[in-house]
Amino acid sequence: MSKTIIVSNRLPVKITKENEEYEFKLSEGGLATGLGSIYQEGNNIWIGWCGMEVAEEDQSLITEKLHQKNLSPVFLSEEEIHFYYEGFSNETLWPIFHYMSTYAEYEQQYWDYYQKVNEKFKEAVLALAEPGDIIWIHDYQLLLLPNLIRNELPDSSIGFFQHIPFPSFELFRLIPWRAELLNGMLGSDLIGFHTYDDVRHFTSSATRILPIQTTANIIHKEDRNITIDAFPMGIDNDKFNKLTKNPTVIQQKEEFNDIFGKNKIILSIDRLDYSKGILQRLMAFDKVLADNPKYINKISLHMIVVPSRDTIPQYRDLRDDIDKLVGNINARYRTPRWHPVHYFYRSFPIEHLSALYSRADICLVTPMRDGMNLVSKEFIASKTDETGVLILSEMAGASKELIDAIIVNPNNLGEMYRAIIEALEMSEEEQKTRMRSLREVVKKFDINHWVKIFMDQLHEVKALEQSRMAKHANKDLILQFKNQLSSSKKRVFFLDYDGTLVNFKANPIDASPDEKLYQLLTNLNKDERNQIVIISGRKHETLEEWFGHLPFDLIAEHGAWQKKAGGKWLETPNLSDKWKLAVRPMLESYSDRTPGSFIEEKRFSLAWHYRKVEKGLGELRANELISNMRYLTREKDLQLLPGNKVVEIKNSEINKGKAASNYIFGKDFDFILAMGDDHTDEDIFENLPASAITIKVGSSVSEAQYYLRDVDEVRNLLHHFSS
Ligand code: GDG
Repeated sequence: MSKTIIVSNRLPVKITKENEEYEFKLSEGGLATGLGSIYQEGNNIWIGWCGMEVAEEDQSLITEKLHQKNLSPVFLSEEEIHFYYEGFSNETLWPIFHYMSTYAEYEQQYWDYYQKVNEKFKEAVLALAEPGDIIWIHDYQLLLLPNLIRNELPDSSIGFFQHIPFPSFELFRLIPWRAELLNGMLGSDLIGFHTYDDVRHFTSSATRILPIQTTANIIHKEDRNITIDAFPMGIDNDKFNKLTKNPTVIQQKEEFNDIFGKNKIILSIDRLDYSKGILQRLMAFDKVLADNPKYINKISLHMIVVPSRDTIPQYRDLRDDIDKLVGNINARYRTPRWHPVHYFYRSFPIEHLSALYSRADICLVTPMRDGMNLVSKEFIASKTDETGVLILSEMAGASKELIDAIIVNPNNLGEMYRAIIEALEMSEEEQKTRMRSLREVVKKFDINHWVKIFMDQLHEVKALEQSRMAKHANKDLILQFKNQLSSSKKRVFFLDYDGTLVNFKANPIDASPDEKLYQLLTNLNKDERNQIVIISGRKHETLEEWFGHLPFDLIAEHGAWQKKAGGKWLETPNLSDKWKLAVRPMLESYSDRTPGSFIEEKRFSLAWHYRKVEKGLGELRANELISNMRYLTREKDLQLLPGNKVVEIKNSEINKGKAASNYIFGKDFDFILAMGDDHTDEDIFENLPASAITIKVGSSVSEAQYYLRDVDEVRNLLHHFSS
């Protein structure tokens, strides 16, 4: 039976060594609890670093002990931790992904180790993975891992979730190894982020940096489709609800009541990090006291900063700055019995946090950037009496869901100041109205819901991908097609031209039919029961020149023009081409910037070709063009067709699928076959009846049932039909 493998930088366990004995304590963090429902089941397993350097002779003992808990350790040396984790992960990726580009270090050695450790994780996965297993990889320390696994286990089902933000293209492009990182992530079948903005940023970076194509939130890379989606992570809501009734928490809360009396508490909890906006928060609080002496002796900021990464200079500087500012505020406003800021630079047991959440009047969560931010949700889950106010930064992923919080821009000191005053003065009635709706969101979208929807979607995406995989039209199938053909009386063959009947040429007009092709098609058409239809995006003049003299039916410009064998070309009525006035200048600007590209004008479409453009550059520009044109095409009711080395813009009423289904309408064909190589042919495959034989050329990912590898295989099949 297949199993699920979770992979993250850290295992959800704390290992300590006392008196030569190792002790293991499972983490109670939200992620560990949520994923507990997966990794603790059956033979599922969680792979990760065990959090400490372990002497070689102890490694097998630790592995054995952890395996009993369905955990599998990756052992990292001090050097590896320094360069891969503290270095590349936290000094390169972390600042860039949190929009602090000036803090980023681009050290070759960091990168070398990052690759090396990702390889090490790959080995750990391969040692346990079997075909059919589901692998769920977590976070920015392992961006290369999905593709490393994909190369070894091409059919595995791989999900990836990034817990921190994905920055906009302008930030991401700064990283020297950006393409490698994207390729690494795109080894997945499903990539998840907390918010839709992250999804957009990732997709835009991927399409601008790599030669790939996208439709909506699906990235097409070589023969695979990768789904990118938003999965806002929740917390263990039940746990935080229940904690408020825990005797230790109740006692702790009473102690807080003794200390603070009726004073209002503003709570702030973060790990030490420049992305958290701790200094800005202190400044806003300072202003509240400076401008409102009535709050002296009446309110306190209770601030917990959990020590973190303080070997890195920026973190040390930040800690010093916080120390100074807190000291300064306290020195200026304190009274003999009252401190404005209660500052703690350490961590506390969860019961202590729960008591604080439940006693606090306001929770001030104002990061400059945050993937999600779980503290805001934990505060809400702990507010069982439905009072309390959350002030939340719009830069935290959580702000997309917790819309009944007071949302602020953390760079806007005045706005933060006003938000604190508003929260301090808010009536209990309004607090309750807001808190009730916040609590509903946190309850519904909890950690279990998050795990379930991610896993469900991973299964769905994989099943869809497998169902989209066309079968190769091999010898046996060809025999089967021939049997179908021989028992039929009225047959139609829809044949795309470029990439299907002939190979691409640098200059489209050079791709004219060769003698062998004429011979092949003529032979096929000799049988009176057969009707050949050439269905192409080419201009009707070109099809006329090449096939007009033959008894084939012709469909040109994706269906804008049609001609019965021996008849006249007819154009689809009531179509306008006025839109070209707006579109042509845009295409011209792309041609001016992209050597080798050119514009082809057809009656109802404009095509920008890049088959002669340097490899990679053409795809890059095409993606840029597509994203720039999206708005205009929607407004003018046009269709944007990314084809094989071409982007075509045309009236949306026209497509090959409609043309093919109109063609067969009312005619009782008992054998229908269609072959095509690009995006525009997918419309034919989708529109034909299920009994039709549909064949994609050059790729197995398609709506078609079957695929052939290249033009030679297409010609071979046609040859079988005519012999
Ligand atoms: C990443 C992303 C995203 C804090 N102080 C203490 C303590 N905590 C706990 C809180 C909360 C967690 O730490 C911090 O939550 P974050 O949301 O900031 O999560 P991170 O793991 O730091 O970071 C973040 C998250 O991943 C999930 O995807 O939300 O944006 O940066 O649970 O309660 N816990 C204890 N004592 C403390 O003093 N016991």
